[in-house]
Amino acid sequence: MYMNTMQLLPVIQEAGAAPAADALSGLLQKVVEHKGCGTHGASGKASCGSAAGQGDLSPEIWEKVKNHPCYSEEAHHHYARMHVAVAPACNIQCNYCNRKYDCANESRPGVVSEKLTPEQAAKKVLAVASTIPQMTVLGIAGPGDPLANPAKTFKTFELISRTAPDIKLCLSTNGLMLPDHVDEIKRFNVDHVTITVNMVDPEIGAKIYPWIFYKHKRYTGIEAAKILTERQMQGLEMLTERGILCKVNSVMIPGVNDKHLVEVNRAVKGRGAFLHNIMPLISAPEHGTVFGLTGQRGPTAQELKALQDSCEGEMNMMRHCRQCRADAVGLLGEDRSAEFTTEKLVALEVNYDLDTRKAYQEKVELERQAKVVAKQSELETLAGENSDIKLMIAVATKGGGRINEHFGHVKEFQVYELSTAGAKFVGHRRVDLYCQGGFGEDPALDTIIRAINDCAAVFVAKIGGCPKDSLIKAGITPVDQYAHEFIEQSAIAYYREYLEKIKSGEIKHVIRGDADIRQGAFVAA
Ligand code: CLF
Ligand code: SF4
Repeated sequence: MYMNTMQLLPVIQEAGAAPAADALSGLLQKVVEHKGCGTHGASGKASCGSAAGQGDLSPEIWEKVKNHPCYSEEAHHHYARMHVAVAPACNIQCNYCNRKYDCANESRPGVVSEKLTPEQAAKKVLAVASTIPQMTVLGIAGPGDPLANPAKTFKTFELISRTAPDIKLCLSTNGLMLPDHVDEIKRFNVDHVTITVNMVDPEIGAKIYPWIFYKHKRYTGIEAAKILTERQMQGLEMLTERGILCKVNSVMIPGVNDKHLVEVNRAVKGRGAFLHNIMPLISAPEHGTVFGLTGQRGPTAQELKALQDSCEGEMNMMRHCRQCRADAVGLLGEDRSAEFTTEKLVALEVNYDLDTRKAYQEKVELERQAKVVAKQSELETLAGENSDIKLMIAVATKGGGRINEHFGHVKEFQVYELSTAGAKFVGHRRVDLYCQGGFGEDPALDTIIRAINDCAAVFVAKIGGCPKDSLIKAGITPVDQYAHEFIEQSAIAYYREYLEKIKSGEIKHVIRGDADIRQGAFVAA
């Protein structure tokens, strides 16, 4: 039975009448009782991938991932990260990167960040932490490679761990220099490390990396790729031996490494990686990368999903990566970096207070757990259904796990796959704003429809008559009946009604086509 927020309120208030900690533990107890994902050990694969919840993980791992927006899909609706661009140099060349911009192993090509000194970075972290209390993670991800700039990277970590001890430290690297720095990483309590691994076969590597610079020498071709893969695998093993949580990023390059990434997935899982993030190649010619200029295409939305699905049997898959810039700030789906430029930081009041941050995060946890309870109780209504039907929906949200954005204001849709197993987050689609200066833009609407063309419905808080008609014409049903409610709970209720309509003959299930992954760089509003 679908319960909206008003109906759920007594459940939440019952828990909420007690002090926050008791309320939270009451809600968590309900979540545990409702556990629907199956139980797995920390080293095994959770059935819901990176959406794994507390019941799927050991307490030690849960503590590390529970408020890390990249390592937990569920956390990414509620918690923010920030990057500081302190690492300008790089020691390898990737064919999808143009050095004018940020490291494309994490950032979308075509995005430039403002470079900082470690001292400026530490100041910025305090300013952001006092403005955005749900910012829980500081990452260094470029604009070059953090371990090609070890002095700046570790100085920044040192300053931040002293001044903002509640913030988790995170690092993303191409892995070439990783084995040399593992002990330093451990010493600075960097608990999360990402390595970009695009191949474990040097012949494939030679098509992605024209050269590397290692021990004062430049290597090219297969020799370069061989050194790189050996160093990456060695670094990964050394990190996991020391209990550091590792994520592997891979760029999916159709015709180059797309099929091979299944082998990469096995190799990194075997060495203890926690999470695998397969990202689409973005290769617009205007970014000036080798792949962009030679016409190498990126994958379509369904090609990417099919590869992620095929690897999911092996280990946790991340599907909510936003390929964010090296100075990104905010929730993963938003970009607040423009609020914290060096110029603006001078005028910002810094009031970093651990207790205020903790109190705010306790409130976030209550909302988050209420969402899980709502989802699980809705899921129970699907018990006994054994339909094979799967459908995808696009959701307009600005965070908190709710359907709370107007269609015209959406910069990215979140995409869920619905089945009798529930609602599973499978990706996001960046789009052009439909509503500009108070008017709807028809060219933007065309690109939006192409971006969510594989979805049967689009869930919104509100939508105007014009876009509604165009969406219906394209076979996408606009749904505003769940405005401001929780996404997954609403999606499951919609799916149940969808099945009922099929059974009664009111509608026929239609298999949708493919969708575009946007190539252009996203520019923060
Ligand atoms: Fe930054 Fe990367 Fe840490 Fe996250 S990002 S260093 S793990 S805190 Fe996250 Fe951004 Fe994707 Fe990176 S969404 S690009 S995976
Ligand atoms: Fe560019 Fe990053 Fe590759 Fe270096 S590691 S070439 S900065 S994408």
